[in-house]
Amino acid sequence: MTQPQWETIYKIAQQWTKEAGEQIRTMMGDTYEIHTKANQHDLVTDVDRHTELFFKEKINEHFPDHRIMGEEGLGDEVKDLDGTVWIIDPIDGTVNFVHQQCYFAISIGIFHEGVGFIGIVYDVMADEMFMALKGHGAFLNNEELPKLPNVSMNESLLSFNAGWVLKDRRLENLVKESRGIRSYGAASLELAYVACGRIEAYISFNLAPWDMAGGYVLLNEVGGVMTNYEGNELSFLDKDTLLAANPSIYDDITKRIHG
Ligand code: 2AM
Ligand code: CA
Repeated sequence: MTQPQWETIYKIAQQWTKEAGEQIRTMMGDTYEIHTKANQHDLVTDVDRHTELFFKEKINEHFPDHRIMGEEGLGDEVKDLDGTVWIIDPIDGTVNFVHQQCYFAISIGIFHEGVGFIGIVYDVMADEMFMALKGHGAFLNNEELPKLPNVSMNESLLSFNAGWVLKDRRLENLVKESRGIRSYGAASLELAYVACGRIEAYISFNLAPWDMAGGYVLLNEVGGVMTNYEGNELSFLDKDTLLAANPSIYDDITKRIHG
């Protein structure tokens, strides 16, 4: 396919994501294996691997010239964003999946020549599908998400992991000056929440492209701003820090962090 048919890919990606979600809900009722990866914060289960494999088989069959960058490494070794690349986290929020059986998502970003075209973040247990096609708006299930409104810091809810305050004490300024801090433990969902206005910003110090790619496309469609913590563009090829925000408080946040 020389010219990707974005509307078609968008619909198919939504269908596959729903199907994968059904399979995850079924597999949760059975026993599955849990392994630690880098440390006790980093878990993977058979369900993560099964779900990534499901997408790999579907994509290879229907779009053989597309490449896959997936967290579990069952796709391709992707070192650039040439052509069409599906950036997939089969389960974002695996710790929540294992401990809470909720607050986890399937996250998919589909990029073409380095540009994000499709974003899907599916909260499997809440059955909330956040989705966007570049230039066609972002949706939560059937509802179109409005452009992000103007807000001020003292009426904003911000989201970051408590551990990051220990790494950068300047985050205390945000704790003091915002309306409150939340932490959900699934980056893609937190980005989706910024996109739909449930929170006004999300910060992380250690994310991979698959944690961010789906949410990035969602945020672009509603006018959100997304850079790394230093304010630089994200590559979607390497791990990075993240600052995603409603545009009306993005500068306020960077002033309070970087002075
Ligand atoms: P995961 O559940 O897919 O691993 C938790 O604060 C958020 O950070 C989740 O989105 C989680 O994704 C992600 N995360 C946890 N450990 C990570 C790591 N070592 N590198 C990148 N992202 C990580
Ligand atoms: Ca994951």
